[in-house]
Amino acid sequence: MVQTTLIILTRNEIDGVKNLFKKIPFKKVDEYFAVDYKSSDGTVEYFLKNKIPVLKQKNPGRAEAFYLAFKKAKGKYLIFFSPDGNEDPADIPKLVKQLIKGADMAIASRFTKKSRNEEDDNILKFRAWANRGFTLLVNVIWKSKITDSINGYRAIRKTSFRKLKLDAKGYAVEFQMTIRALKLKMKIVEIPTREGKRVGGKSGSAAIPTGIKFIYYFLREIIKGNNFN
Ligand SMILES: Nc1nc2c(ncn2[C@@H]2O[C@H](COP(=O)(O)OP(=O)(O)O)[C@@H](O)[C@H]2O)c(=O)[nH]1
Ligand SMILES: [Mg+2]
Repeated sequence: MVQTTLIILTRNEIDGVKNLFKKIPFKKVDEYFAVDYKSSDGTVEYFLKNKIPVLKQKNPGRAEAFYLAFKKAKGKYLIFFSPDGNEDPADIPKLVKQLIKGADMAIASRFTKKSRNEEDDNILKFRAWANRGFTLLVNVIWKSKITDSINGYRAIRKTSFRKLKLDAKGYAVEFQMTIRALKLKMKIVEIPTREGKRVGGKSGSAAIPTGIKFIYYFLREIIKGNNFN
């Protein structure tokens, strides 16, 4: 029986993929594949050369990649991993462990006392502040104590994922996942992570448009309440 499915998300991420490949614990999971949106930098060819199956997305966006992965994955536990340097592959088994222990969703948090995030050495930490701000809003509205509602580095039970009936687009998918899991009183566990610097490539999420989308989804979830089934 397939217990764990590792999902690797890429859109032109060749430098990160090459750099991290040997550290990804493929042997510790039962199934793995990449979901790619039109990489033109050799990412897909690199995966295929190394015998990693690749699902090709028709429409762009992280949310769209999540939905496609969910449809194809055979595992009971799904792990979403982005090989851009921000996420430490050593956290993969730690996330799975939390699901085995009973969590519905396990999030690698960049903001616990033991964590670090990419901007820790900067004086101005706009991205971190915005992230913390959104998480604070979530905690106030849904009475929770999450430290990182947004990080994409997470694992979830497939049965729980199904119940969330997600419909967010692009970079808002993880935020919606967290909010809906809280609404359904799912068990969310966070593990501290140490966010590394991006390896090559560039982020596709521009701060201001992404921030505006988050505000939109936050308000939308307040209005929707529990009527998303
Ligand atoms: N499959 C897939 N992956 C994506 C897409 N957009 C971004 N990614 C991947 O998601 C990860 C994070 O994306 P990035 O744009 O760097 O966002 P950031 O880490 O929040 O700054 C990277 O591994 C990207 O290659 C997409 O449309 N589809
Ligand atoms: Mg990243």
